[in-house]
Amino acid sequence: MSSASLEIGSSLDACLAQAVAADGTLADVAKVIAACAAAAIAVSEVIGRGALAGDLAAQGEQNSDGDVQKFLDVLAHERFTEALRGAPVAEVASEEAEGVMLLNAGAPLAVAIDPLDGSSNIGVNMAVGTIFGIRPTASSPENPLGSFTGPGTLQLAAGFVTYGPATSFVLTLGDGTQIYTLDREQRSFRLTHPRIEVVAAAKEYAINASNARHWDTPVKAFIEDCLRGAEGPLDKDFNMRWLGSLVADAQRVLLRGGVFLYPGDNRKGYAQGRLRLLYEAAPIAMLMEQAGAGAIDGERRILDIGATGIHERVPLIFGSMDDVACVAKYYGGRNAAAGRSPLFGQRGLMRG
Ligand code: AFP
Repeated sequence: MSSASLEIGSSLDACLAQAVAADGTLADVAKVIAACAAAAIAVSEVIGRGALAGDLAAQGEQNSDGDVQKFLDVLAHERFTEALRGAPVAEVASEEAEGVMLLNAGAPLAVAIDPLDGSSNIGVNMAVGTIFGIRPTASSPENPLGSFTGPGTLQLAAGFVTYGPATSFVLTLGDGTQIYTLDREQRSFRLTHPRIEVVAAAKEYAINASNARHWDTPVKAFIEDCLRGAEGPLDKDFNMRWLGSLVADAQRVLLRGGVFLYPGDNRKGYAQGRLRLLYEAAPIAMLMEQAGAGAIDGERRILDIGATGIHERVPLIFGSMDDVACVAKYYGGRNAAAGRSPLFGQRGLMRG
């Protein structure tokens, strides 16, 4: 939806109706987003009760990740899956399910979703989230993962929910990134940020510094230069944040800039980092680019990368365009063949 014409305070439903009136091809996408918003409100109300809702961090089975599922992981997965079953969605790729879930045969859309991201924060009252990307259905008997293996540029919409002090619904339909805030009395999301524009550079980086000894050379060199501050080559002092919740870090970057890094490292199983391409990196990358920011894996634009499996991991670096380009230069130095920054080559963000 064109953010330019959206009025602050409008409900998400009204904004979606306006988008569909302007572009009828968004009708099915709008239904999926409305379904996600309804599920998000229900999940937010459970989270908002904290320990009064029971032990939300209670541990259960292992998921596809090998991570132990928590009560809230399962609840969120069930709430969003049920909501999507009532929308024009044929397939869902969820972090909490091993394979692709088939919902409505013949429906036009497919959804990649992390129903509850940041679950290690649940038991300690810290922000958690839901992340989703909406794509056209493209699977076939010959290519059962076809809806999910194309590049992130195929996403028709992307969003995340931050269950924090306020509950935010961050959304893009390909024409700008908006933020809606939950009006708990009305049980509806209302537009509070009609068009996010991320500052080109800032003085804040987010990385889990406890992994420093495992990082590869470009990341070590970049962080060392950040730590050298104004006396070092980056000529500015930095602050650091690490919230352990991708959506919370992403929302901070959208609102005050900076750069987030979850690189690959030499721990077992972390060569491609920790975050998932399909239902974490690609939706976040679309939201960032629609807000004038960038998202790379160090050497490639995230939205250019096609998944080979629904739970594939990818190194993720996103944020203020100049800060992301700065990180890319550190990677660029490692591989002579990648002499130019991926942000500005013909396959980079700045292509037409
Ligand atoms: P959990 O869902 O297991 O808490 O992981 C959260 C997350 O996927 C993402 O939200 C954080 O940015 C990142 O992992 C934190 O990873 P570390 O715990 O390795 O710092």
